[in-house]
Amino acid sequence: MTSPPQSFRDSSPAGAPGRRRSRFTYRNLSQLASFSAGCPLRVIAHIDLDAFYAQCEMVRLNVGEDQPLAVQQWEGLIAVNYPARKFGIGRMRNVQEAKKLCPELIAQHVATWKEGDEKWAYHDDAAANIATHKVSLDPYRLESRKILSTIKESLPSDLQKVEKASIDEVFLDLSGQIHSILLQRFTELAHPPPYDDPSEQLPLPSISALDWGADALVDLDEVEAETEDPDWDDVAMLIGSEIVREVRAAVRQKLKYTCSAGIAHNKMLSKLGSGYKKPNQQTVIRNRAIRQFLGDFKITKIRNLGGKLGDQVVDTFQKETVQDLLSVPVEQMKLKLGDDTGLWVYNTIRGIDTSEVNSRTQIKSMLSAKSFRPSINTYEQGVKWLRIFVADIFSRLVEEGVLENKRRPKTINLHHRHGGQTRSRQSPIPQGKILDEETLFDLAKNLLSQIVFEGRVWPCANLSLSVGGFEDGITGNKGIGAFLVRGEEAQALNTASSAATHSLGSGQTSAEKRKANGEGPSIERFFSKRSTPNRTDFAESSDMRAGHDDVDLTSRSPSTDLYQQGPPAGSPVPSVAKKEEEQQMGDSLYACPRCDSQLETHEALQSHQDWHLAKDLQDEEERGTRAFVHGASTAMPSSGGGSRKGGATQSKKAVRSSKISPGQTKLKFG
Ligand code: DCP
Ligand code: CA
Repeated sequence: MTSPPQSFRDSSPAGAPGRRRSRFTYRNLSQLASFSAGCPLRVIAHIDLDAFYAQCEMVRLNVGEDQPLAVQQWEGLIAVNYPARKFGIGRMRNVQEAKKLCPELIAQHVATWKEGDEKWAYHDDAAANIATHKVSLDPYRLESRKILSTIKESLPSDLQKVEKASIDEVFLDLSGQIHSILLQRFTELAHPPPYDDPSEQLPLPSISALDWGADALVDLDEVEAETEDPDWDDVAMLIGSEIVREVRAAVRQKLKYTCSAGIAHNKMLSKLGSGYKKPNQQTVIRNRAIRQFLGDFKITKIRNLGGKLGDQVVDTFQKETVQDLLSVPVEQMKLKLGDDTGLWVYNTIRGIDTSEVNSRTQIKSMLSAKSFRPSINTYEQGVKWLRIFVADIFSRLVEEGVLENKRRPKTINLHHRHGGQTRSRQSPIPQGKILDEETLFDLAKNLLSQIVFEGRVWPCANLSLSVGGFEDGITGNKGIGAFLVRGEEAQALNTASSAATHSLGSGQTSAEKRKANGEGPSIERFFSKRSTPNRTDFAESSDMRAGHDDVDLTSRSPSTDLYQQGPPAGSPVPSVAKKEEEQQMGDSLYACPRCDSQLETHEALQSHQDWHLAKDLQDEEERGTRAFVHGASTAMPSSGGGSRKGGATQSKKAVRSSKISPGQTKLKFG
């Protein structure tokens, strides 16, 4: 297709005569092809399902489009469809209030796991049985997956970059596809640059105005009035909006869901755009409209400024809107917020955001939890809930490819709350064979037994099971150990390792504990193999938002550069999910059962315990390594020695060096 489509020919008058050449260069054009985050022609879309859970129920129950429907969780509402919103019903209402406002409202309770059941179901009596039911968001996750597949299928497989941002949101980087369409439609762009110089400016587009069809187009202010002919960024944006319209139509046609979208230069702007006009609409924010568009927003509505950092900015500068904050000089921002965060905020409110669309986000952990009202009082009751947590987590693991051994967790944690005290136990998940549900269940029961064994653990107000330390396939040290060491030796290693599982949580003197504690972060970093995140990005944060009693959370971390992702590390990054999780867990300090350290959040406790586990594994590894060194190779550097304080680095080296190349292995054992 080389001739401009209808949208380019049906032009409205363009205004003043244009410049002779584009503002953009041939280099910019090729940056577009490579999805470069710095490309000024880049186009990002954010797609957000309208009233998502409510639409899922409408589709499932085959409810008419105009029928008011809300999704209920216990007595509250967690999603309200647009027909119901017309009656003034929102998430803040409870079911009784909502029904008063709209007697014909369909209030559908979310699916639940019933205590002791092995599968979730839609139970008519769920709302009255908060004590024995746990919410399941599986139905919505399944729909979410279908939507994601449909979106991916409607984009060219070799030119797509899709990031699942939450259960009902995705970001698309449309740059590559737009580049390809541009070259097809505007053959002048396919020519090499004059003098082969990529810094040469492109010719101006061979059109004088664009037809934006049904898109909501953000207006320009007086300064930016439509006085200039469209440049390539406008054309790229228009093509982006055509693509998004098709994607939305595919979702609608195949799955019946409506969604809204924002099309803009970056993630931050596109997200604001998708929420600008709802439902079932898309909004384009052209580069020339950014200032006008952003000015009216409250600071706290901006992506990554919705939490503590946003509050801090508002408090510090006593400014509510982006417009007001524009007057604060960068130096002052840096002074008050720190250099990196200050600069980040300064840029962000000007619409500058170079964060990438991450097509691969890595799972960090999965958590399933329940606050008991009334509390539970026996091990048997606890086990019934563990069965549910395990089934819940396992179904998510299956989605992540655990059965194919694509990704698998390395550790399992159980947190138990009694009075103000949280007890936690953790154990490694045996590697080397495909993980199954029974193994997880046995591990979980084992952890509960360990906690119960301590005594004085009833009544229990909350149980929370999580798995973490995700890795690709079998990459654990033990896996390598088992590979290197054969026969009885391997058997012996296995036994030692499982013994370590059971000994976790005991056997250290307090002096050892204190010292071990001091070494934490570096070992943890090494073992967790996380290249970036100090920060947790809860990809399914919306799962959490209304779950005051039940938690059902998958946390993901983006795989690219931290600075690209949001405020610099150390900024009080908002995470709805994290906040909720903390609320859900209560706000008292979390004590580490192994060394009595007091941690502020459940997440911090988990990290800290990850470190203990890493340390245990490492000790185990060192034992195995020593056996290996002794029996097979004298070339391995010794892992012993060194002060305790420097131990982390020492051990790091030791473990690294234990990763013998396959060639060496063959020489010794082959
Ligand atoms: N959700 C929840 N509790 C909240 C917020 C959201 O359980 N406090 C769930 C239900 C929503 C889903 O997450 O359907 C997506 O959240 P959104 O904020 O995107 O809200 P909706 O999709 O419901 O509505 P909108 O059309 O405004 O996007
Ligand atoms: Ca939504």
